[in-house]
Amino acid sequence: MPSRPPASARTSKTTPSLLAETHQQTDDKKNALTTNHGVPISDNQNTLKAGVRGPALLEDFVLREKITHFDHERIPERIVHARGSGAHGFFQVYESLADITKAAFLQDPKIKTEVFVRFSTVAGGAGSGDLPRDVRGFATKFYTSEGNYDLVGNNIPVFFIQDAMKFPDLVHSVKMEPDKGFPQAASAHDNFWDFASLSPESMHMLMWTMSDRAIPRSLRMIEGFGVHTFRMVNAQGVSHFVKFHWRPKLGMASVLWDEAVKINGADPDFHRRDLWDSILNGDFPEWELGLQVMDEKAAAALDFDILDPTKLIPEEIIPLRIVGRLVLNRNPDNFFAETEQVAFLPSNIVSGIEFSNDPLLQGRLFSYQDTQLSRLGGPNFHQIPVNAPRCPMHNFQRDGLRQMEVPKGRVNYEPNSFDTGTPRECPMHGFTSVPEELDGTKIRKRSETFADHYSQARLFFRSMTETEQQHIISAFAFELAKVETKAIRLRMLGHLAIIDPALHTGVADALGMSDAADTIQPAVQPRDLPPSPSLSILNKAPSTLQGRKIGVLITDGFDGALLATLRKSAAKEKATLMIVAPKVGGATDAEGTLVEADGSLSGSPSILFDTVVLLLSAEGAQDLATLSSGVDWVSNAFAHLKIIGHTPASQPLLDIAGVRPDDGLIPLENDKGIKTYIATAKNGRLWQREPTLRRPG
Ligand code: HDE
Repeated sequence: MPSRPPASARTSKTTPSLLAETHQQTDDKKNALTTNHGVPISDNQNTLKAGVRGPALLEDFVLREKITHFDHERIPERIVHARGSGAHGFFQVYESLADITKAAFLQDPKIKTEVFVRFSTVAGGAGSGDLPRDVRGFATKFYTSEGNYDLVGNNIPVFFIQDAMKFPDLVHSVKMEPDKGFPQAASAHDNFWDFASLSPESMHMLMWTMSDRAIPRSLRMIEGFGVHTFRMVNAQGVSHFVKFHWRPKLGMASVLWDEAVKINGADPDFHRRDLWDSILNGDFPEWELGLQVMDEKAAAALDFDILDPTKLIPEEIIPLRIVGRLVLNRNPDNFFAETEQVAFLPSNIVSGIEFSNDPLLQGRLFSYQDTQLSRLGGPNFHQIPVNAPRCPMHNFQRDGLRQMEVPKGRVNYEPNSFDTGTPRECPMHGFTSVPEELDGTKIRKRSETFADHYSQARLFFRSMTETEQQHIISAFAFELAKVETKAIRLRMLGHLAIIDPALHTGVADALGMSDAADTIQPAVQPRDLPPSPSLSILNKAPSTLQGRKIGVLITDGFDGALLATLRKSAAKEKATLMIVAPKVGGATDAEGTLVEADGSLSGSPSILFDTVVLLLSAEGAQDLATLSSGVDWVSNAFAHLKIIGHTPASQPLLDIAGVRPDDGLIPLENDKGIKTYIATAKNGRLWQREPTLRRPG
């Protein structure tokens, strides 16, 4: 039987003495905790009971309200793109775009338009890790002076399917298998590859999702695309087709697949944390907006249909016009209120920007509005602060669930003669659609102009560097090895054979499946298009350490002066330097000064850094060489092709970790060593090391 509480607790109404040591109360009414209806609360620790050891009373409205609210804290997660991270910022054009659009926010470089951006993965649930192999959503809400404009894009310029009708099938196939409830956030399973291999239109996009684009290093280092062709219309009514591109100022970078797998365990919030921290530290992520603009004639001259969302326009054919910049400079105040409740609608456009007839886009114009009704509980989600336009809005839509406004007066219709001050149509400034001549037969059929499913898949593969091609082969091999049904693997190999013989052989070898792949008859024979080097990440990789992380491993007795020089050099490059020590308390340098660590050896594995430095003393190196966490730290850095700076005393650990000398190992004896280290690390990974360590399979 529990012992009786002391008498003081039994008699006191407000002081729960069992918690007295840590308990915080106020005498100030202004600060008092209240119920949702404003009644001040005297005790937030205890239920109202019939006697201190008696049953709870139903009349305890304080408890019931608190628990009821808690029970309803979650809203349905997004069916796709459930896992996301958001940020506030602004967009600004470099020059007026009046020649192509009348959109108010694109007229003047002095105009800074507030934005909210949400990045996301697609397949996993809201609590899934940040680094599955997946497409990333890149959705931007521009709060313009003429209404909200939402550019709801991805980090890949093409899509899996050509018609909205197929979206539920695609998504069902990639998500957890419905009987098993797994795999979570992974396309590597039978259902997905069954659907994909039966959908030749997905071939081009599959090349992208199997490429390094699908495992980005940071959300700050992804490109973004509007995917569909849109229109821009100027004040004279002249219309152009446009494709939207976001270009990251930090350049693109990806992790390796082996790192992705490990990062999901070591830090499932890797991308979300990186975005948050960089904004917190004032390193504001930035993108430039690029447009591919073409008139009807130029569009008609392309060798594919611009309404087909599985195709891209190589920049070598229509170059990008760089028109402005997007800066993210403020973290959300509240994740739920903003990032979770933000409702992007591709149907949110403003005067000067219009849709095209892309059948995928047309379906999206319905879906997003519809999905918000179940996610946000009714038709008034535009009143939620993150969704509300910053410009005036008034109409006669009334009532409905979650109505927050209190419209005044008797007039709730138009036309009306009671109040001339109520809103009226505005032909002069109101949104009008560009008059497009349409004439067609009612028909449920795919256009013949959408039939070539392989040429651009081949174009993509042949535009990659050798290293990137190997990664694509490895990714296909990894995914297909998880497919249990052999017939699906053989069907997929049949498609790869059409895309490129080297791709097919590479994957078949890696799978150890040289049996005949299925013979697939393409609807249209693929053509050899000129490669587009600008599609490669590595071809465009900048030489920089900006936004990158240097992990410096220290042990007691390390060289403090060397660390100081390294810190200075890292700061000059705008890189983040993080100290890792066997214990997070830190390590003392040779002079006896304690340097606190940012992370411990096991908590901050080398996979979390872009490049590493071993600043070890002789004893430290000997000691770490006996620990698996020390050996893993170094062998992983080597296996992940990182540039490794090291003191000569670190050699025993390098040896035990199986590190073989190459151009990526930089001895740090003095300042010159640091210079060489920085110059080498700026180039990213040592790709030449890869074939000596790994082969697809
Ligand atoms: Fe989406 N998509 N989608 N999508 N999509 C959603 O809308 C849908 C497509 C994209 O951060 C949903 O509010 C259909 C292409 C992003 O909140 C849903 C089709 C592209 C986001 C929906 C597509 C996207 C979504 C789920 C085929 C790239 C996250 C919750 C016709 C251009 C936005 C929601 C955010 C979200 C439907 C295809 C991008 C279910 C029916 C193509 C970035 O309405």
